[in-house]
Amino acid sequence: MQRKSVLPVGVQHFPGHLKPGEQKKLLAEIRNAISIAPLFTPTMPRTGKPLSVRMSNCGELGWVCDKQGGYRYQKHHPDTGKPWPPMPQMLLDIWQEISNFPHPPQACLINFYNQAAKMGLHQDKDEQNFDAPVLSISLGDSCLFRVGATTRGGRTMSFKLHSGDVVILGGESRLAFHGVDRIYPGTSMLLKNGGRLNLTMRRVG
Ligand code: MD3
Ligand code: FE
Repeated sequence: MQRKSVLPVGVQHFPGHLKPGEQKKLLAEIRNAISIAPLFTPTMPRTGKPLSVRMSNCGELGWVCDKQGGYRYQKHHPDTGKPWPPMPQMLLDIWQEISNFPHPPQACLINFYNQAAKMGLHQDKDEQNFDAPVLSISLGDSCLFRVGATTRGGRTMSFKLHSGDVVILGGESRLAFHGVDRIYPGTSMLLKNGGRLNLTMRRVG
């Protein structure tokens, strides 16, 4: 598998890595996880402004943020107080197949974007160790994803992510600024009411 030469070093895009049947199976696993750990609306530290993306997690740790506590990983759902549901075996298999990292992921953040949702440019640096890559899986409507340099204000480039695409963010790009500029409504039939799910698997500690 080769890296598209136009992407920053350390970013590997695998278009259509999951076939439609695999996407449906994974979606069923994620629906089950969300039935145990419902999507919540995270709020910005200090300001309390809600993010447009709704979130949940599976795996031993989950990423959360809120006005009071800021950005963090924790073992329990912020609303129910219950542990996150286990990581589906299918996700562990995908990580093992393509992450090239010798330990399993500890957290899988589930982001749900409705057609108006977006995510501003940011770095993922709430993990204690950046040796492991981040592995992202897209399901549902396509989006315009943006990735830049490891410093704010550097050059950025955009590419589209479609249902079934897998992206690995590692090496020099692990701390790159990135975000989701927009969702393209009606570009996938996978989610019956539209929108986009993104799953990001990570090592935290
Ligand atoms: C590039 N999610 O949850 S995943 C996030 O599509 C997040 O929901 C986006 O950014 C989404 O933090 C993008 C792809 C991704 C994840 C981590 C990265 C790209 C990255 C880390 C460094 C550079
Ligand atoms: Fe991110």
